[in-house]
Amino acid sequence: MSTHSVENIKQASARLRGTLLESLANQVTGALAEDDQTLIKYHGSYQQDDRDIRDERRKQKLEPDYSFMIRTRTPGGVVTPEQWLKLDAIATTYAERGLRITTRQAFQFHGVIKTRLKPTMQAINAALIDTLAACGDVNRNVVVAANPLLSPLHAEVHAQAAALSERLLPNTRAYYEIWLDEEKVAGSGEETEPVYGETYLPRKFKIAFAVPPTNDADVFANDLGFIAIVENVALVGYNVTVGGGMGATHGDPETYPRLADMIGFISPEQLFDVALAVITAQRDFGNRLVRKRARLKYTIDDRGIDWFKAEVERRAGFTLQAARDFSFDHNGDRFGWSEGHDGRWHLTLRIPAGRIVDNDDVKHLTGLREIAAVHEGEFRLTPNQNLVIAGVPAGQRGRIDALVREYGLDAHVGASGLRLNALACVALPTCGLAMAEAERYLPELLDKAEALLAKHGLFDAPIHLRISGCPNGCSRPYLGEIALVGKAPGRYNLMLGADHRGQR
Ligand code: SRM
Ligand code: SF4
Repeated sequence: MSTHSVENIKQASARLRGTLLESLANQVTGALAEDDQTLIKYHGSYQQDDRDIRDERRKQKLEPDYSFMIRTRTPGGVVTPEQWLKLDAIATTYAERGLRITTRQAFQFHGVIKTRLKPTMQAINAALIDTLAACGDVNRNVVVAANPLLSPLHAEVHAQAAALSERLLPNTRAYYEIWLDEEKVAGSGEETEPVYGETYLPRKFKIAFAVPPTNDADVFANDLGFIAIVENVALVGYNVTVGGGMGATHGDPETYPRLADMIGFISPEQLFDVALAVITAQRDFGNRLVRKRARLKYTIDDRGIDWFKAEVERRAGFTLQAARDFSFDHNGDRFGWSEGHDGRWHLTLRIPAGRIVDNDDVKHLTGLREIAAVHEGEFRLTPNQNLVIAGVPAGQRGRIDALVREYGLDAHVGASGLRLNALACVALPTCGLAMAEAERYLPELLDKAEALLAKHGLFDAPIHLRISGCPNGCSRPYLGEIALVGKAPGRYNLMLGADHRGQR
């Protein structure tokens, strides 16, 4: 879709309402009207079709097998056991292929057909989780260092990130009217939108919070990043990074992955002002003519980082201090048990490609349901598609361990370093942009690679492999030591040389 039409659709949408209600009521097709396909993204959902049977359906003169992907807004990826049980019930009742943990600490449901969209949205909201702004030209799910409660600091950073996510929600009741049957009131469709304006941002916008020495948040891949600076065990502020992004188009040198630049240091109290300054600068100066060049990284490269920093300072009303020292040691997850600062324990489990399903081979959905039924702490999703069973009292560890073993959730035990650190985006069959397999190919690739690693004495080497089905880079491949970027079925660009800290 051209940039022009996306900008028009946003503007004419009456604050993201469009004709979504009519589209949902239309029983003739499993799809939405074209403009509504753009607008539903802001509500956290994408229209997709099953690409495995696309050709077959065309031959049979049937419309594609349409369904919807729904993505949650879960800043930092934290849910309670009660919420877990509800999400599990939604996945088994309304969706296909279980629960999917994303690279931005959200859950995705795939295969929700149009007539089930509204009940699914209602059930998600009944679990006190929403999907508003999980997609679209707005701020997306805010990523936060997952390592939970290892220090009181992590909780502090998480609270700030969650508050920022809330602050940056679009100001519209459309979501509540369309999905939750809220009554329309005077002014419906004309709400003021002070942060985004009536055409929202030129493109998606992503924020991450990292807590050194771990860069699991892959902060440099984000439009805006905050690196927590700790002195004498206290959070003194954040180094600010701007202009990261992974997306590119094969053969188009005008598009490229880019690491964020560090522009200075701020106090925790300055966080919202800086975030709003960066976002409104991108809103006003981002490229609205060429959508492929609309991310903040291109605004910065087109105008210069010094110009951008000055613009941010002008809008924020203060000068950024010089960036403070910090160091990252890795951007992966550390598996198994670790002890928190309060004596409770955290178990990080390896979830291959983030997919939690029950099938003939594994019963991970059932296993985690059993764990949720007895767990007293919380669940935390990691930006590496893994899962932390967090806040376990010492006396409960044995019980959790037994369930982990019973349901084969101990994939981290005895696995190669490559397997533990591999990421794969969803790709086929649901992703409309996939050029090659990723998630479905990963197991076969790892089996082959593991045999070779063992032969060459590299079985335990913590090598980061990331595979994406196209150059958009949803598994952040360009920050993996080995990247496979899909070009066509069975064909990938192989890229080497990133570090394991997300800084090259
Ligand atoms: Fe992504 C588009 C899946 C993280 C860059 N991404 C898509 C869509 C929605 C395809 C589409 O537009 O039709 C994919 C849906 C597949 C499906 O069937 O579920 C999709 N992206 C994902 C997820 C689920 C990958 C995963 O396996 O976990 C991640 C969901 C994150 C979330 O919870 O919000 C996901 N996507 C990312 C990341 C990684 C990150 O943010 O840390 C990136 C690279 C960082 C960046 O944004 O630069 C990423 N996704 C893209 C792009 C390229 C954007 C660009 O600037 O060019 C697209 C295509 C687009 O926006 O036009 C895209
Ligand atoms: Fe789809 Fe490409 Fe993202 Fe993979 S990298 S999920 S193929 S858009």
